[in-house]
Amino acid sequence: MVIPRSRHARSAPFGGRLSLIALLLIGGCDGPAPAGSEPRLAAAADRACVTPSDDPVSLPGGTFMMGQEDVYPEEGPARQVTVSPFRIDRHEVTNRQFAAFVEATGYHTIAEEPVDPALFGVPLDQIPPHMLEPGSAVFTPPDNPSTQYADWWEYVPGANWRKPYGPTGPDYHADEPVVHLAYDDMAAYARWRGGRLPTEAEWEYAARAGAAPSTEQPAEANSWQGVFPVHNASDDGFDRIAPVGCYAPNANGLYDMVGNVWEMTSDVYAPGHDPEAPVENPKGPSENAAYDPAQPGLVPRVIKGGSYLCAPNYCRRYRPAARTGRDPGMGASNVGFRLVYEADEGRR
Ligand SMILES: [Ca+2]
Ligand SMILES: [Ca+2]
Repeated sequence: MVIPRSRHARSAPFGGRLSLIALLLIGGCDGPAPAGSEPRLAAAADRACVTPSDDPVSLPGGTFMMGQEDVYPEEGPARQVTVSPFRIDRHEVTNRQFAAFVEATGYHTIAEEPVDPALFGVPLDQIPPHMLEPGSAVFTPPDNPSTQYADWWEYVPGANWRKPYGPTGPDYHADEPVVHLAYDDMAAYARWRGGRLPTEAEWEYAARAGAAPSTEQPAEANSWQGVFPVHNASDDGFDRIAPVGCYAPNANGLYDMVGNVWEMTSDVYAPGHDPEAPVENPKGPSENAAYDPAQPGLVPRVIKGGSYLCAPNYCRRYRPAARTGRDPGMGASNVGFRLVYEADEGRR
C-alpha cells in the first residue's frame, strides 16, 4: 500500500522557509553564538541504553498545572488542566520503527521529494536552486565564530530520515529518533500505527510526571553542556542525538521527553496559553488563531521539550513546559515525535 501525502499546503512561502531554517532553535531563544563542535561521539561508556520497546505506557490522566511563568513568556500563563487516560510511547519514534512503516507502505517522506517552486511565492530566479532539491535543515556548526543562527542551520539537499546529516554523512542509526519529518509524515505514520500525535496538554502532563516546574538543566536528558555553539562539552555522553533510552526515565517511565529531539504535538501554536481555553482535554487554539510572530503566514504546530542543542546560555528549553512553533511543512535534524493511543484502543 502506498499512502498518498502532500506537502503541507499552508506552509512554506519563501520567507517562511528561510525563517524556519533560521529559527529552528526557535523564537525567544536567548543567546548569541559563535562556532564549532566536534563530530559525533560514541555513547558514554557509563551510560547503559535500554532496548527500545514498542509497548506504550498507560497513564491514568489527571489534573495538573500546565505552563511555566518564570522562563519564557510563551509558556504562560500557567493554568490547571485535566487530561483523560491515554497511552504513550516510552520513547521517541525510532528510525527502526519508521523504517518498518516505510517498508510496509512504500511511503516517501516530504524531505525526499522535490520542492514545488510555487510554495516559495516568488519568481523562480529568486529561489536558490539547491532549495528546490529534496532535502532538509541540518544543524551544521559554522567554521568560524558567529552570532547568527542562520550560520549554523543549513538546507542540505539529500538530507532526510535515512541520511540525517546529509548524503555524505552516516546512514541513520536504528535506535536513534527519526528526524527530518514534516507533520504530514508523522501523521501518516500515526495512522498506520494506530495512534495519533499527542495534544500539548497530554505531552506536558506525561513529561511533567507530577514534578514541580524547574529552571535547571536536567542531568538526565541529552542537552548541551558548555557555551553553545562554541563548545560542546558533552558531559552527558552525547554531542549529537543519542539513541533513545540512554538517560533515566521520568516518573512515568518515559524516556527523553525532555531533550534529545524536540517532539511534535497536534496543537497549533500561539505565543502563550489562552487562559480562557477549555480546561478539560484542551486541544490548543484553532487554526485561525494560530500565530507565531517569528513565522508570520504559517500555521505553526507546537513542539515540546527542547533538544540536544539546548544550553544554559541558549534556548533553555530542556523542560516539560518548553514550547515553540514549527512550520509543519518541513522537518529538521533536531525534531522528532512520539505517539499516544486511546486508553481503550487496540494497537497493531
Ligand atoms: Ca548532549
Ligand atoms: Ca525529546
